[in-house]
Amino acid sequence: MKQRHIFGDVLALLGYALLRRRAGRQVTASERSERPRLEAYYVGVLVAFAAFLVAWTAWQNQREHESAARPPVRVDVSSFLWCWAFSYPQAPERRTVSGSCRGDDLPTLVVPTGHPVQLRLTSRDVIHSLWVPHLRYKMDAFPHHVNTFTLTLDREGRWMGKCAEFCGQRHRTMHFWIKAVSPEEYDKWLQGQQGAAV
Ligand SMILES: [Cu+2]
Repeated sequence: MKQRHIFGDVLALLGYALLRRRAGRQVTASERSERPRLEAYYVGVLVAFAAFLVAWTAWQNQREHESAARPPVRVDVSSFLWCWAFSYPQAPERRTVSGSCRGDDLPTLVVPTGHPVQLRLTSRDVIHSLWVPHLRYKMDAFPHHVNTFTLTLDREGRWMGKCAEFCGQRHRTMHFWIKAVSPEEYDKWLQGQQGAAV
């Protein structure tokens, strides 16, 4: 749409210039052969613009490579009657976070901000569904099957997740936390140095 707009404007301008500057109107060309200051100004603007484009491209390339260099974060999510387990295969000793989902004993799914996190979701018994209402993420968890989805959280925070598939007696308390922390804090947590959870 925008391109068409600009194209139309350019055509209109061209038509106007062609009609307006007819020979019959006695418009004479400038006698001056040089305008060094104006030319220097043009050159300066063009050089600055070219330098900006090169620098910008290099910077964006650099950023792209940095995030590509980091392996995607993987979390194996296991649902069961009536709670969740989050397992980190990339941790030194495959770290698993779980709980009972009784009272305040809710497990926390910790993820780094700004990086795609691949969740591999399955169930140990019946069908459950992982749901984070605030983030609008929902995915069913089936036994003997792995559902995969990727989420990227851009800001730090903590949100409540629930089970969205009625699964029996304690279905309504089958909650968990999802917590997004800075990549540095996530790394520390993954190494087991710090309890970013809770
Ligand atoms: Cu459930």
